[in-house]
Amino acid sequence: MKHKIALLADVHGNATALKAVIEDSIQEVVTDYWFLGDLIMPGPGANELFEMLDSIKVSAYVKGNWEDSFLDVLNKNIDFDNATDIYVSRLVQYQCENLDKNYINLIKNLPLHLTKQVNNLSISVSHNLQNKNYGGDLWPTNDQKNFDELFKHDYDVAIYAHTHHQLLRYSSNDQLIINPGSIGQPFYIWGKLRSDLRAQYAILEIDETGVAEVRFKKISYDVKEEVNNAISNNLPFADLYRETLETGKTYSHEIELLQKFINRFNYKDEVVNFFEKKYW
Ligand SMILES: [Mn+2]
Repeated sequence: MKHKIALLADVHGNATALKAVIEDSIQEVVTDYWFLGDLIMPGPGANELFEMLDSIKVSAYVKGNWEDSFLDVLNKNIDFDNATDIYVSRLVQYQCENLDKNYINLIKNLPLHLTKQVNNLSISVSHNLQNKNYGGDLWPTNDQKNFDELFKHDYDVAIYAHTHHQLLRYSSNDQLIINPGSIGQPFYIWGKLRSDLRAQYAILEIDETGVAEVRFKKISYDVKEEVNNAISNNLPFADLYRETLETGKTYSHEIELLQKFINRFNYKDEVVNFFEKKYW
């Protein structure tokens, strides 16, 4: 049987981009969907993101580091004096005020890693490494030995995301590695590539013979509509989100800039009040 699998990852709250990718994948007549994590935050998307994944019946969803950040805040692993923690916590507060309980429970129960068997191929699916969904180990220019870490078990193919870079390479033993890039938050360091921030995904086609095709796609979407979503939903740090959509730059670790926004909008007080109510 021929399988045509859409590999989706790193939506980061961008429902407009996810919708555009799903529409394209329907045109492509894919037979299955795998989602590699980082669905929510810092963008305004909440329930509608999960509803979209429901509508396409994703058969794999592994937990990204942002899903873990969400859970960390629920578990009150927060330093109220750390600007990054306040940033993430205020975004989690936004999610808690919007997300259905069912979807919060879904996040709590996500696996870090899945193995998929497609025809005769054993395929590893993880956000980053199978046992570590954060960190820069698998940045595209890193050492080969880091990528070989994906093959501690005898997989034929390993699929990961997290670095927001589309990639195809091989392990030292010639096993295939694929990264479909990021739907909601693509970025490039190299200047001339940076103007192209279309939503990224990949289609993996497997037939009786083997991997018949790996295709990296980029899909245009309406950035202005997504910015308007952020503003009309009163997304915290909406100005930074707009910058990210327009430039690809992210702000989780820009302490001084975050602190300015925290001071201006009283985000720290909001977060302290919200999470001290023991809402959860
Ligand atoms: Mn990630």
